[in-house]
Amino acid sequence: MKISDARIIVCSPGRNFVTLKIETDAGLSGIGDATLNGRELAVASYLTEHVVPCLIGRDPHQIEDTWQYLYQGAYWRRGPVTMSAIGAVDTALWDIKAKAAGMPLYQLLGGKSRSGVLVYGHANGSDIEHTVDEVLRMREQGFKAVRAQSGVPGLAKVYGVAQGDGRYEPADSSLPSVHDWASHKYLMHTPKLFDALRSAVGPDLHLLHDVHHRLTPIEAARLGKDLEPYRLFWVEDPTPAENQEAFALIRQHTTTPIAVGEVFNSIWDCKALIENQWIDYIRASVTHAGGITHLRRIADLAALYQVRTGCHGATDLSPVCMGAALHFDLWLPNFGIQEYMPHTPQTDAVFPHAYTFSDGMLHPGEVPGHGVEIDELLAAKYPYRRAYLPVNRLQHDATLWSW
Ligand code: CS2
Ligand code: MG
Repeated sequence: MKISDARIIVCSPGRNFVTLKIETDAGLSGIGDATLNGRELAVASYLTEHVVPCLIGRDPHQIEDTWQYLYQGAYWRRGPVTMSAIGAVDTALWDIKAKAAGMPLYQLLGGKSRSGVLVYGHANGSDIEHTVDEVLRMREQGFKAVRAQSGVPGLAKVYGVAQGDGRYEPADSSLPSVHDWASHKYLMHTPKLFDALRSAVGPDLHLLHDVHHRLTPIEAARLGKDLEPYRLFWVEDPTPAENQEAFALIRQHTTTPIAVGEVFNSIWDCKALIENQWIDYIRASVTHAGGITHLRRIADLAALYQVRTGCHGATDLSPVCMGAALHFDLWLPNFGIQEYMPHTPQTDAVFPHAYTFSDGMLHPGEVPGHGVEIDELLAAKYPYRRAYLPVNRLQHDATLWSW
């Protein structure tokens, strides 16, 4: 079998997605997600101009050799653009191999290790009361785990909180919008939020929270301590993780579990975090961390240190990424939880998929491959439109801060 063609499909059914489709001379094809929120065309160009020409004529079954060829062979290694491009190629090749074998991808990886994939949904509200209502509504929908984000008194716009009663979509404008931030207001407010939530939901519902890279290490330690009475499943991205050692300080002060890694794109980004057990969950995704082939290496390293996975699954990762992630999650021995933000109906129509939700879990389905396709004619009806993630500035002096 040879790769006969490969093309990049950029579309925007409510938000932008980049999809790589690889076709073979045996009539089989596979797709991979190459979406990098706010930088989509960089990955599309990297694939079109620099990767696709090297793929034509290669044996699609040589997944590992292709991965090494695109990683080591590029000379310029790592980074979100490169690794998202490699992730898309890798996912598409695993899709092809599973289709050629006539089995769902999880079987090729090693079979089922659990009955389904535990997921967490998103709840957000402008204030504590609305957020509590939303968390209760998610529990009514069958979620066993819910991430809660709320507005903060004194801040106009806060990460994770929808404006009005619309869906939450952060890439909201053709140039970066500006949010304001004040860590002290957030640090005073958040324990009150989870006090109210835990009182409302009781002890069984898993509660999660995303700090979104905004605190200093000692502030993150303070938050972790303040949240301990509420037994969170995890606090995510408490501080920027370029300096992995920063998490040693947080770890000294709190037992609140920590999840990091949705912005990571290689094992090198999290090696120290895992080997020192400074985190409890690694969040790297199939798309941004080089595909199934590399994510499997990250997960195997994590398993040595009792670190579990909690793959990123926001709506800016396409259903193709979700589909592939679910097969990975179903097989993986040290699976923790999977993020699940349902996509819009338009997105689901462009990406018909086999995965289903029931009883707080997602199930990848039994069709050969990863179980997700793309309707190219429908995709063409949703042309790309430039959209940026916001930037964040400190409220008191406009210093640029992590968004
Ligand atoms: C968030 C993401 O889901 C999460 O945990 O951190 O929604 C993140 O804000 C987006 O993926 C950024 O594109
Ligand atoms: Mg996050």
